[in-house]
Amino acid sequence: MTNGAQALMKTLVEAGVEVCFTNPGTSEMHFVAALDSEPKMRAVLALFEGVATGAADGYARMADKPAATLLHLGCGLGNGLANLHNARKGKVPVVNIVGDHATYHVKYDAQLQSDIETVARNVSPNFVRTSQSTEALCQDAVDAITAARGLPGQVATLILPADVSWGEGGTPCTMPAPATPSVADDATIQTVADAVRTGKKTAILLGGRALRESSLLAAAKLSAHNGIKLFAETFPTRIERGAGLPAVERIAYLAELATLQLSEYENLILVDAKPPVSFFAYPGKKSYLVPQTCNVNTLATPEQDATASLNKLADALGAASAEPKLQASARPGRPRGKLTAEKVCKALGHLMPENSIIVDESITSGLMLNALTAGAPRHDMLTLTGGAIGQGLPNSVGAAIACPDRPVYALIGDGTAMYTIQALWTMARENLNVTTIIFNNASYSILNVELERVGAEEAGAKAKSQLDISGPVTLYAQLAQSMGVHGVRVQTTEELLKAMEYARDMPGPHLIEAVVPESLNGVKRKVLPWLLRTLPSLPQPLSKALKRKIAP
Ligand SMILES: Cc1ncc(C[n+]2csc(CCOP(=O)(O)OP(=O)(O)O)c2C)c(N)n1
Ligand SMILES: [Mg+2]
Repeated sequence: MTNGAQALMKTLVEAGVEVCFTNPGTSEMHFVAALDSEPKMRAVLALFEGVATGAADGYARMADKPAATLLHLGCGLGNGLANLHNARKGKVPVVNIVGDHATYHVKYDAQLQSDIETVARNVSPNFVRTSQSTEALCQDAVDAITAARGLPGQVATLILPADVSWGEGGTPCTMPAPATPSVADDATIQTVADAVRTGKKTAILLGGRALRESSLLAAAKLSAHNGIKLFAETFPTRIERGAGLPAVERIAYLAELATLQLSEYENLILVDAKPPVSFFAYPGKKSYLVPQTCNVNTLATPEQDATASLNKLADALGAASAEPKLQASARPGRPRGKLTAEKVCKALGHLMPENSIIVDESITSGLMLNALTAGAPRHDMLTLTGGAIGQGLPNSVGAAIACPDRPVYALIGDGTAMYTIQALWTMARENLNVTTIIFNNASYSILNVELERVGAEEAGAKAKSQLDISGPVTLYAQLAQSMGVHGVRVQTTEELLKAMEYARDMPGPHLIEAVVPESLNGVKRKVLPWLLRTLPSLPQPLSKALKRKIAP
């Protein structure tokens, strides 16, 4: 006889869900035991649920199919919530399997009893289901995977009571064929094409899956033929970039800079993207960043086929055979002199091999990252889609499992590193090709910037100490060593380059702790809020030049 868990395992694997990031407990034991019944399922243990969920997110971004997580009741799911939030915002498919007490045990309100569905709904609003019987379980799983792989991708949560898992009589189910996304209809093409033909200044904002090569090439034809500017959303789920691909300018994180970027456009065309809004609200400042006079049209929603819609627009505008402009190959030179965060980014641009995956959670230390890697060999970049920090290390675990032949670079702020530092242990255990670079600036630097930007002027010592992580001193290289990852602490540019070259040439996980000053420190931090306030009153060439200096 096949029990529920064994049938579930078969159903998952046959649906292409071949990796499960786990942090199990007693209620999941039959699922754990069933792992050995299914050789095609890879199980990867994480020591904290936020690592498991962030790894599932990173995996799906690179594999283009969901992984499963295995989480322990409401509390385990709750621990994994922040990275599921990031997956939801990035439209990334994830299938959560959350163990629960046996159905008859619920009424006793035992210690771990909680309302799992309510926890789940925040991150998987469209699919939360508690499986009611062993017979129904595999169809429930198929429905969960279908929801996760839906148009667009999303987080789906299947709650698995222990008796449903251990019950006999499970029957594996097969998946229906995936739905085919629609293409922008003729009326939409007509409207958007007419808007472009007015000759008004037009930009296309690409997000979600539209930042992959095929969509970028289609958009670049429109750019070449119709003089349309290409923007990428602020925090791409996955952007393909580097030499040989069309370059797109990302909308800035700082609302004042984003406003400047958008200020001259009269037409904005959305492709799998929302109109840009400010990351936070600030007293007296705008939330919605598109100029009032700008006409906004959606060419393709996240449910639709972005590439086909862009190509259809290109046909309508006679741009189909235009030559897209491609980024030339241009690595920065070997950095020298005092070690700074900018030089770490420069070293990466100088050294990174073709086909690297950059996971960027460098916060203020990565201000120059885009510019310094723009002409590097072709690579993918994954970013902090939902703003919930602690995403980068787990995402790197998942990306490395999805793409074992590609080097992964995790660029991580020292503050963010401590949220999900246990990911290093999984990197060591699975011997993943991840080079983690921790920017040790001994600060929650961004929060010090934000403190001044929100105008909380009367901040005193107690307030400032909440943003200060300088003591006790955290030694990240030693943390790495303690979890089985080769770790070095570097204080000079030469040491950094040596460590990066070593990591590049030696397979397996590495951690380089780069001791750097804050990118926005002292005078720069003081001047920034004033500068941002002044930008709108400056002549555009000057304000644009300043934008390139602050956040190229
Ligand atoms: C889950 C979550 N908790 C807290 C925050 C608030 N937060 C944003 S950035 C940050 C600190 C980042 O520090 P670090 O990684 O050292 O980067 P730096 O600012 O120094 O460049 C914090 C606590 C958040 N965004 N998400
Ligand atoms: Mg920091």
